[in-house]
Amino acid sequence: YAFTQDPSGYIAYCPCMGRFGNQADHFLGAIGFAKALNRTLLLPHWIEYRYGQQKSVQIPFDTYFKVNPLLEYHRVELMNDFMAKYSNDLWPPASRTSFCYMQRGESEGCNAKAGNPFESFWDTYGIDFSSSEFYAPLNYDVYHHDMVSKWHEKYPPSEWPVLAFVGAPASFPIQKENVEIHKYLKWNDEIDKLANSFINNRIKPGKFIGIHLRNGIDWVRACEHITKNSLLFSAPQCLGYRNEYGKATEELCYPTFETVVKQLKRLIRKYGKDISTVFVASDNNHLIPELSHALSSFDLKTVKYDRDNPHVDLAILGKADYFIGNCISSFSAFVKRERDSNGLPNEFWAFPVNQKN
Ligand code: GFB
Repeated sequence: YAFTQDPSGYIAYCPCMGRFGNQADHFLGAIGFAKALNRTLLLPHWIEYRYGQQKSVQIPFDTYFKVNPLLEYHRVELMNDFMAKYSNDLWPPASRTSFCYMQRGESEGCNAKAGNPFESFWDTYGIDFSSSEFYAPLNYDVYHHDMVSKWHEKYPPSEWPVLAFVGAPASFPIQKENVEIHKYLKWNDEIDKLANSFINNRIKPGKFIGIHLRNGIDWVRACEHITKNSLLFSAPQCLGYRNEYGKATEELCYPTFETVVKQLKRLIRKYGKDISTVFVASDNNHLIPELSHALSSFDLKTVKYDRDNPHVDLAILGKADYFIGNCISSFSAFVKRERDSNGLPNEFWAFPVNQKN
């Protein structure tokens, strides 16, 4: 993907909010935004948090995903490549403006590098900002209100070659219009190979159900907010963006073990002897002994990936014959979008919700 400088300009941003699932939602929004503005999207590093480390770790975008399929949708370039090739003449240090909606933090301006992961992210590219720009009242919803021409008018690429956003120019959860862009996001060969070799060695022959159990302590706490905010996190993926398909329940967020087993048994009975394996992905407790015991009347095994590797877990879930995910979790939402783009079936725990509850 060799590029000459883009006269239509660039968009850079920090995926500074949340972990992988949140960042993926934001990424799809950001590329949708860049396409609408006809600017090249600079692919940021993914931001990860390691236990016991004060500062975030930045992982190159292409460590997990292929760049080329994205080009079928819109012009993109790795942030690092852009910085090495063009930054000095196109975006010299004295002209590096950070964009935010309104003042952020204690002192005047965007304070783009204040706090973690903000500082580590921009330091990855040796970027310091010389000024701030508040873009309010413009916003990222480029599908309504003539927003694209408003951005062009206020920030023409001739004067503003790079719009560098302090956070993602996108909403969370992902805007409906951007969901389909997921089909251009493809695991790179390495992740694909790890997922495939696990499937070939530990699952095949036979079909398998992939399930996502989001049950860490952070999740328990998040689910406590469920009654106050019925469209929590990725809930629109099953409830609809306007709650067309029901209101969130505690079970939708944190299904009981009984619900998990009941739903699994229903699916296994439906597809019967074809299913050889249940693959469990989890951030905390895979419940392998408990599930093996509960499903012992069926002739199948219950397995997990031997390491804590969220991306390989996601890739395996994406390839499962059937999937049951967590409607509230953006980690599950990643899987659902990928599977939808491949025409594979999905279910969510405790959905459809029992309206009597
Ligand atoms: O991906 P994520 O934004 O999804 O954050 P949610 C959850 C993180 O937990 C993932 C790990 O990025 C993984 O690091 N994780 C979750 C898993 N499920 C699995 C799994 O099945 N396998 C492995 N290996 N790791 C939101 C956060 O999480 O939860 C919000 O993004 C907030 O910032 C909220 O903290 C409570 O949408 O599930």
